[in-house]
Amino acid sequence: MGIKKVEGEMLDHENKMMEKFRKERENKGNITFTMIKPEAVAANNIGGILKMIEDAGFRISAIKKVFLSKERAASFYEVHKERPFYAELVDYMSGGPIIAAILEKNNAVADFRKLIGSTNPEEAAEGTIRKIYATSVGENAVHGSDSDENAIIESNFHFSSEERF
Ligand code: RTP
Ligand code: MG
Repeated sequence: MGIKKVEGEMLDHENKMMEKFRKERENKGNITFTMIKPEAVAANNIGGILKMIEDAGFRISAIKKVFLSKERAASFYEVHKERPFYAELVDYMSGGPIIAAILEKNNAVADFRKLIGSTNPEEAAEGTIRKIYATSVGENAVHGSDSDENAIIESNFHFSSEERF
């Protein structure tokens, strides 16, 4: 048996074990998906927002800077397509690069929505990410999943299994 073949089999085995391990962790509904939105990226607030996220006890299991095409943004926000702000939202989210990330923690979805605060920064509680970094109800610095089910759908939309650990 050639060395290359043995190495290949070992890598396959390792990849399978890693994926099994990751799925076990994620199966418990312990993940949420976030984006740092274009205006917050443009304002150099990536570091400040990620620090708040890590300080609140979330583990970043996947992260990347990515430019969403209009088509990708439209598809991501398809659930909102009947809402009056849909076109504006799609234009805004495809107007500059974003940071996409998967976050792990117990009770991740609810705890993260608490950390980011209300959609409208004027209503967001003191000390929340939106209170500190959002500029308006539309340009509100961050996205957070609204359910365990959507956290999984949104994470899979942005990341392959080779990009999450
Ligand atoms: P997100 O999904 O981004 O975490 O925000 P959310 O749950 O707090 O708010 P949602 O109702 O899901 O709305 C999605 C995003 O659409 C924009 N929006 N604009 N102009 C408006 O009245 C309005 N309302 C919502 C915001 O960017 C919001 O985060
Ligand atoms: Mg939402």
